[in-house]
Amino acid sequence: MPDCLFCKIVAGDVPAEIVSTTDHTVAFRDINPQAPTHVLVIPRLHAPDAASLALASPEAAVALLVETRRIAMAEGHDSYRLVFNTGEGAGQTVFHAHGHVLAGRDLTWPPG
Ligand code: IU
Repeated sequence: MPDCLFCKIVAGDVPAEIVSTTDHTVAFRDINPQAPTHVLVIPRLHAPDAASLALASPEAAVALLVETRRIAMAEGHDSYRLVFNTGEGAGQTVFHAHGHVLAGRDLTWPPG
């Protein structure tokens, strides 16, 4: 998608602090971190949100989920929060599917 910021990060056209890459995913540090570890894991395939990704490519969606856990563990966290804001009303601002991996502080519930 030409106007999609995260597609540009996948393509390497916009810089990001890359944490990992796989056949299906790219992960990078959020520019506005909400926890000591705040990594965004995105699919290479453009889809507007996580459920749309699962419908378009179950394989990519599973790969994304597995990579979120691998990253949390690699950063030293047994516990982490995985967030998929879906829709403007839920705070989604970038409409390319992404999982927020948040860890490294006490994560309270319910979320704000
Ligand atoms: P959201 O769930 O769509 O609100 O998450 C988008 C995230 O993308 C948000 O946490 C931003 O800080 C983050 N982000 C980024 O890491 N780099 C960018 O260039 C932009 C947003 I724009």
